[in-house]
Amino acid sequence: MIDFYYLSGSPFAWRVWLALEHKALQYKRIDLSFESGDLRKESYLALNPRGKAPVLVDGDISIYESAVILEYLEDKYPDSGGRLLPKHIHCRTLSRRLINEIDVYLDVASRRLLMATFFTPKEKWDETKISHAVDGVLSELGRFEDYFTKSVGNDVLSSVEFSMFPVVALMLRIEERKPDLGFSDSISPGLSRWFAALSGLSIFQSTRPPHWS
Ligand SMILES: N[C@@H](CCC(=O)N[C@@H](CS)C(=O)NCC(=O)O)C(=O)O
Repeated sequence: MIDFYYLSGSPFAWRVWLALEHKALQYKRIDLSFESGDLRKESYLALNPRGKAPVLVDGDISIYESAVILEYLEDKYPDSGGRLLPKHIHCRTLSRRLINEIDVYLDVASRRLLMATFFTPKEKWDETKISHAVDGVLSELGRFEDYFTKSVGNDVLSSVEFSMFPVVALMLRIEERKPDLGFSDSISPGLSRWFAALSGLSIFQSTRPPHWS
């Protein structure tokens, strides 16, 4: 049985949850609480010395870093459920590049916005800083435009969708708290269609962070 250490609201933990569901694997979800200090407990730091979620333990292997967890699941369970990466080497490489771009560039931009909003008391919100952070996220998302436009309607779900969807959902969640954020009004029609199409799928609905409902 796979043990999946999960933190509700984390886009990285969400991508692993999506991958486990997509591959139709049996697993036990272990919910971590940031407030209770679960990520700083010795037993958890033994699994991930960085004290971050998610972690996946499968028999005698314990893995952290969500992109690597997805690679592991695809390598270890190639014939279970759906594929996480395309078969053709060119498409597979493109997927890996996109996931790397999400983790290296988009993540930095979205964290900037998170820090300026969720992790700053409302009375200290700096509108200029927030507006620059929104621009940064939109500019990064713009780099994926070709992918969004081409992939709508092709019905293929892969690690790219599982990595990107949670980030966009998190940005929209910020906008629920700050309705004048201007994010949803500024995203491209291609991204809007892509996000709407995936939002309608049960896998994205059933894995929505529990504390968001
Ligand atoms: N690169 C890591 C990022 C994981 C990460 O940043 N997780 C955040 C939640 S979104 C976390 O656990 N933060 C807790 C902390 O830093 O104390 C991955 O892909 O797994």
